[in-house]
Amino acid sequence: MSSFLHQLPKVELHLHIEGTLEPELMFELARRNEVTLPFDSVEAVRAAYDFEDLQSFLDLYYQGMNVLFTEADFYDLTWAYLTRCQANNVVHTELFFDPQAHLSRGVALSTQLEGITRACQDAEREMGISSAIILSFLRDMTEEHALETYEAALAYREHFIGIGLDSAEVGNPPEKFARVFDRAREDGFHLVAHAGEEGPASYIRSALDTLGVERIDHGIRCLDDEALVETLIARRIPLTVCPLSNVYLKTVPDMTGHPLPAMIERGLCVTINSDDPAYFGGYMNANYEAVQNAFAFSRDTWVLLTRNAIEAAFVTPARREALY
Ligand code: ES4
Ligand code: ZN
Repeated sequence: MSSFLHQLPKVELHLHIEGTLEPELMFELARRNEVTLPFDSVEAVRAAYDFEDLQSFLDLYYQGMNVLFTEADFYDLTWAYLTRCQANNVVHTELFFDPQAHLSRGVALSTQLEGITRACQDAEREMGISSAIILSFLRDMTEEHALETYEAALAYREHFIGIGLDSAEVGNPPEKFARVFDRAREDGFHLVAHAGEEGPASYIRSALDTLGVERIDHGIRCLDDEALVETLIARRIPLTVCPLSNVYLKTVPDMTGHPLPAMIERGLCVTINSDDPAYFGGYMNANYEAVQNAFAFSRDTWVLLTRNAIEAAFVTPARREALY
């Protein structure tokens, strides 16, 4: 079963490129850019990855990305992730990045987007991996800041396919960003948002109703609201679930306590993704394996999860056919 899972072609729809920064590359980029890290060694960095909740992770995640400055840094980060995709048999990936987290450190949008895009283009040509970029706004910043960032990003609109919402969820409900999502919808972008990770089911409802998102990132709290579950099923809204992330951030007690089987049982369009694999114990294969160790799914269930991800991907009809 393990080799079946490793060899299964995969589609990843919930991945923060900054969350793929392995400690080894963090040290290399720190040296290259003459940044001093608050850690002595790669082992000390890994030892610090012991999270209590989403915020305790975010603090280290924003600190980690402080080594990214140049186009080459963003290229190297993204290329390293895409080689992991090849090793995990990920054939299509949609990756988030956090433009505001780099703009606030003085890194231009063009630097960020050109480095990420160039690596994606090289991976398509050299490894046959298709990819797309989703610009994600930090929900703990203001809507004005998100709007300004969105408008600046329109100069590079051919580089990204959609917008999303991430960072500290509780206290920052989706409706705070209604105007940005209205603008992006008018401009023809795909819309997604993190909702129901640490926040309540009502945030998932709000992401659907006030932001008009096409997919929900995480969404594991949806089972708390039966009417919401029925809406998600009827509208076939995909949920990009990240099992190891949920365990590492203690949003579930442990993997055997994860609502994933119940979500699949209800007929929700569930997909499996790695979120921030450098921080949460591994990439797609590690997520598949951890889920399999907990739940011993049948091959049919794995095929269903993979087909859900193909259905949920923001790709052309021709690429979707090729993925099936
Ligand atoms: C994130 Cl796991 C998670 N949740 C919310 N925001 C994020 N940004 C990066 N990883
Ligand atoms: Zn995420």
